[in-house]
Amino acid sequence: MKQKKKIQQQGIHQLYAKDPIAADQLLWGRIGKSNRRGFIKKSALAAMSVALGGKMVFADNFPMGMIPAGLAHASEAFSLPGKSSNLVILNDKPINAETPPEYLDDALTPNNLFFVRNNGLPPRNINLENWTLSIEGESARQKKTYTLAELKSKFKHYTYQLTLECGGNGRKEFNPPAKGNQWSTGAIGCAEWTGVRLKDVLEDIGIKSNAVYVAYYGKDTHISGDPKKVVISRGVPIAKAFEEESLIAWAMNGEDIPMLNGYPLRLVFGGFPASCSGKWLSKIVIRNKVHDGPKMTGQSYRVPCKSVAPGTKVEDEDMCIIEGMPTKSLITYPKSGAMIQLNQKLPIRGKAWTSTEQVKSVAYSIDFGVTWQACQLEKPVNRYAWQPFSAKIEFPQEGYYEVWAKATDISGNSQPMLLPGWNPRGYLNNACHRIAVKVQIK
Ligand SMILES: Nc1nc2c(c(=O)[nH]1)N[C@H]1C(S)=C(S)[C@@H](COP(=O)(O)O)O[C@H]1N2
Ligand SMILES: [Mo]
Repeated sequence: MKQKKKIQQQGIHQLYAKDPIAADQLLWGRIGKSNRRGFIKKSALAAMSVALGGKMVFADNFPMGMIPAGLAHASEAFSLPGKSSNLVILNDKPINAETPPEYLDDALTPNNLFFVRNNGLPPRNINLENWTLSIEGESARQKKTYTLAELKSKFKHYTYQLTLECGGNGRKEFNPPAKGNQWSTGAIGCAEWTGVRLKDVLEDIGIKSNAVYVAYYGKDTHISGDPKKVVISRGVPIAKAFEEESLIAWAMNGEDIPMLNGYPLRLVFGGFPASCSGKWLSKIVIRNKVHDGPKMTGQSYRVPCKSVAPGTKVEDEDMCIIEGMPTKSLITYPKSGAMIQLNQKLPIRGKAWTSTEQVKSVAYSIDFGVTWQACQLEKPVNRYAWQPFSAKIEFPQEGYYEVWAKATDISGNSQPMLLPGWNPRGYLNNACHRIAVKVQIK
């Protein structure tokens, strides 16, 4: 697995550029010297055949250290199904891939660029005819199972732009480091989701007055292969479940949800950590207590109830469940490292989002946070939609600069310039995003 991970992170070209012979060995298990022909083992031949879509007939004659032409143009051979090769793959088992900031510049995140955070293995051989969603639990008045067709015909359809961000987005920056996927800035995206309101379905079932939490089960399987082990089962407080924007969705940007993002059905709760938005949704439970499924208890998706010094060990009972994600922003244009002439203005663009009602303002700084200037900011299309911002920046003289962006919501919550409070699992990093800019004189 480790080998495969390396390949996907680097991409085939980078891999061959570095050391073609090592790449050959890593990819196919071929051993030999540069520009010589090398005997290909059966296993290596099988791997190449899969990648090329056919058996390489004269494989033994194929020079060492050469990228097969069939792959040289289609680097997709090693990218994720339904996903752009511009995603950065952090892990391949389970699959975790993030979106570089410059690929979040679209008004809505295209399906093939939307980040993937899997805790287990996606289900295989999905049959839409047989897909069902059952609802039950201590606080459900009845147990009921809907087919996909029933869900779609029985309830009114709604479409919202909803931002999903993994609770661990930005984890990479924490020190001491936290275990888990080392997300940089890209476990975030905003898509237009279509489905039915969770609340309409819950009302159809009838919920008891003692209901506290609504949680999900999905059809993905545990990495261990044990079919009885639940991968992840999280939920939200009943009030969140009853918000108008809380959806059981089957479409993303007007298309089927990509396989890796939960096809054919998922929950979408804008504003909450994306771990609440269950993928491959097959069961919803209405609980009479805070849900206690895998990754809901212990230290998962929790932060110290009171802030702690970096590196502090915190007892489980002193950890609190993350609900609304913090107010945040990202510069999506230009890419960090941009160059500009001194007499030119630099246009910048980005996105800002919050779990409260709205982002009120976004400001930028070119002097490391000493002074701030206002950006133009659009209103959200609906609650939990991200808000595009832009500005045109003038620089006083040539040299190296950083552009920092900072969002503030209507309640005055803003972003820390460096890092927010350290926490054992590395959640909720909403530090200001920054890009490097070089200003030159011709
Ligand atoms: N069934 C299931 N749902 C899941 C997960 C999962 O592994 N299995 N991962 C969760 C986590 S931690 C996140 S951040 C989001 C990621 O959604 P995405 O992969 O569509 O971006 O899905 C959530 N829903
Ligand atoms: Mo997540």
